[in-house]
Amino acid sequence: MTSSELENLRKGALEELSKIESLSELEGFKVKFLGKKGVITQKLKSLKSLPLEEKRQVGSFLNRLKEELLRGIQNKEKELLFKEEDRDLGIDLTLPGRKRAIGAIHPLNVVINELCEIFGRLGFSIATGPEVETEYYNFTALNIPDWHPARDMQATFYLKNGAILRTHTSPIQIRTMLKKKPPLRIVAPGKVYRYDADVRHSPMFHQIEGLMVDKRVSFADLKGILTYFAQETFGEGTRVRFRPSYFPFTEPSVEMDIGCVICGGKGCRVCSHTGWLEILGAGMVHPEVFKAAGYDPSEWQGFAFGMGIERIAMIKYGIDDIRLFFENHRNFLQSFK
Ligand code: 2NM
Repeated sequence: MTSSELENLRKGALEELSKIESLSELEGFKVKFLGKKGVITQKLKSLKSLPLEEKRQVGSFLNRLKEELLRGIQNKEKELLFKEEDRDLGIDLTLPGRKRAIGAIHPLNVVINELCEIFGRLGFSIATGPEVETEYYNFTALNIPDWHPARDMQATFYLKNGAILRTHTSPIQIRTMLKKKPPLRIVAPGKVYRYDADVRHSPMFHQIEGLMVDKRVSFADLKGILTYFAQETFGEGTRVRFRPSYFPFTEPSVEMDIGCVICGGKGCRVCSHTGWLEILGAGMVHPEVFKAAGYDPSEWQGFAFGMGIERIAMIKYGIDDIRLFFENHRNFLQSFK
């Protein structure tokens, strides 16, 4: 046998092996090449008749090929056994993997993150606090006396143990002032709870409130910072206006409107034909609130503001139904990616 004949024998055998797809075929292959009457076995037997030098060379080639085929047969057998097992289990490893949907940040959290970032640029840090509160932190310390209608059972969730669910995030500001010395700049985002539910109201919604306290903080600081916030949130050209208002915890108090983002101020259904959208309440912190928080109102001044996240998100994204935030339909949530 010439060396090219031997090489052809090897190539042919390996190619045949690579095409085998079942254990019975493999058995046939084994018999054909390595069985008692197999090709390799026969050739090894016929070596005797060859001259010594050729016997050595051909013999060593055939023995290496035998080893190679045995290893190949072993590997093929393992592969086929796995495949058969997968078939028995009903697994097809050639199928592509199942696509997993990747979650999206909830639109309310998108807005919370953005507002925190905007106020962060102005030196405000984030404060948080408990959702189960006492009447003291939620009302009394905020200059809301116990006869005040805001404490009404109609609006506040009272728990059996006398605790309540916070109706705004302002108790966070009180707790933060009691813990930290002024000056102070914080924003307090979080869930709040009020006993009403209809098309416009959810019993749980989100607020962000802010507080800035320093030796000299004026109403001009309030207007400047809130105007900056409005233009960063709704666009540079956004107009703002301040109207007088009333809150027990601020004096004077205002509400801030932005020019209607839908009609540009011409008047439409969304802005009730006023050209303006109310977006937040604010004011200079009431001296009684500073006293309750342990700050001397003759030394410290401050402004505070509060707004509903759902309302900001609805205006920003043109959403017309608050319930969409809580139904968690995939298409709605995925659209804010
Ligand atoms: C508002 C409107 C005006 C407010 C006041 C305070 C505190 F604790 F510093 F006094 N926190 N938040 C505030 C003021 C909230 O929401 C419409």
